[in-house]
Amino acid sequence: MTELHRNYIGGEWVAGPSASPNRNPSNVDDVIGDYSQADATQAKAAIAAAKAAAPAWAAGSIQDRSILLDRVGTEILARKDDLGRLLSREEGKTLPEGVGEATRAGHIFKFYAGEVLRLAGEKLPSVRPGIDVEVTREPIGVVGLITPWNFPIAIPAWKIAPALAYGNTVVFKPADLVPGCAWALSEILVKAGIPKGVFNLVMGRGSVVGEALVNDPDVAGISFTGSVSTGRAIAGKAVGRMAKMQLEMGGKNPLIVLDDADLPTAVNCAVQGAYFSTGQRCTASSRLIVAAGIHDRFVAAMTEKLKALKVDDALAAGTDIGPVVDPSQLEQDQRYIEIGKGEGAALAWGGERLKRGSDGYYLSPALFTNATNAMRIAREEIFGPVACVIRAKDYDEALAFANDTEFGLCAGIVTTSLKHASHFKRNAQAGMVMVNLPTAGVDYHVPFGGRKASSYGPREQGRYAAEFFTSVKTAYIAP
Ligand code: UN1
Repeated sequence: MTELHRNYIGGEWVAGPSASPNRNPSNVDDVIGDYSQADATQAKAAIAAAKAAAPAWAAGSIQDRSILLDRVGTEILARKDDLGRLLSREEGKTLPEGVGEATRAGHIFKFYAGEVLRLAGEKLPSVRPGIDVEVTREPIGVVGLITPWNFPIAIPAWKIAPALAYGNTVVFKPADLVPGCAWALSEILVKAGIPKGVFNLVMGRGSVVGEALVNDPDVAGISFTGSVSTGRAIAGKAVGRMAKMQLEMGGKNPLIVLDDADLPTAVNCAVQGAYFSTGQRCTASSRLIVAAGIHDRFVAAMTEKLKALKVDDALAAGTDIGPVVDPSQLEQDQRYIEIGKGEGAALAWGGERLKRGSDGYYLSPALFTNATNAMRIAREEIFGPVACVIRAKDYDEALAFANDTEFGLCAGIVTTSLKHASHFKRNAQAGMVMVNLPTAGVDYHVPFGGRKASSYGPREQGRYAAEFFTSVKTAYIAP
């Protein structure tokens, strides 16, 4: 029996009614620890604690809040190597990716430590003489933060830091697959001196803990990142009780490669965007839309590159791609590879289950060619190291394919043409556009979010996060 990691509710570490082991996807025999599983009663207790703590936290000193967030950021950065290792061990992204993500989480806390002090309002004259108008922002109250497994520390950071910065109290429900980083981050918040009830951790199943958060009238807002189907289910329930919501869901992000592209740049963007972090990013470039004149050279160079990538234990030096996160995701990836073949796409490389020194969920990066934008592999989010190449006649056809999707998170183009880059920037139907850069891997101080079925509600990150985590008040004052 390994150490039991408990939930944190109302200022106490409390065991759940059950616990589950956290396993390493690079090596299923490696158990990282046992983590409590909350039930609905514990979720309720966390919500009640957050509700009780809300007024004092909202009215408290912004200097204290800033100091606390800064302290958390400093601690994360000081421990980035250990946290990165834990992250890679429980999620399966490579160690440099894990350490990079932990670093990002530290920077996010530092950023919001500053933002606490910059929450400005507006003072305007009224249309009625002698009256003043003020527009200010207030915290929304208790927020439920539900985070996915693919960014076990950065996404919790980019929801928790602004939630606290803008004066809300938090009930945090991390993904069931990656409680390790969530627990470590919670411990850092506790050691930094977060007041009792202001921050609560409830690990457990979405169907139990997530459900309790979404349905509770005392939870003013839900910020969720995860699958489209869960996001849609949350939306239905949250709307029923008029809760505020911020949903980040899937993507089927296009990366266009034009004839005039620099080939190494195109390959680099495609490989990073489609396969790094094992392709398990909602920002992944899963549709590579390639103009006819460069198509064959691009496919040849991609295949060469993929052959050279090392798929292995996430913690091993030199690994380029770690394992898939768990058996059900692996099964989904393999199912889509079969679907692609059945639809008539050609598997140019990869898609094979690999054996390595340890028992992990290894899959070689899969590249389909001869795909059309109508195929399921081009329309549905796979969330694995699987991408397809769609040939386009020219820029106009490539843009039409890029926009012909239910999703709209990000969209990329590789080109040396200013004309096409500028046109694409304006006409891509996505929340984020990348030119000569991978679609995945974003900054933390600017808005993150998409359009269409990818996102719902206000943007995350940067100062735009205030949109979700605060409510605007308009005051009229007569002398
Ligand atoms: C990134 O690409 O740097 O779940 C971030 C996801 C996104 C975050 C992507 N919400 O993949």
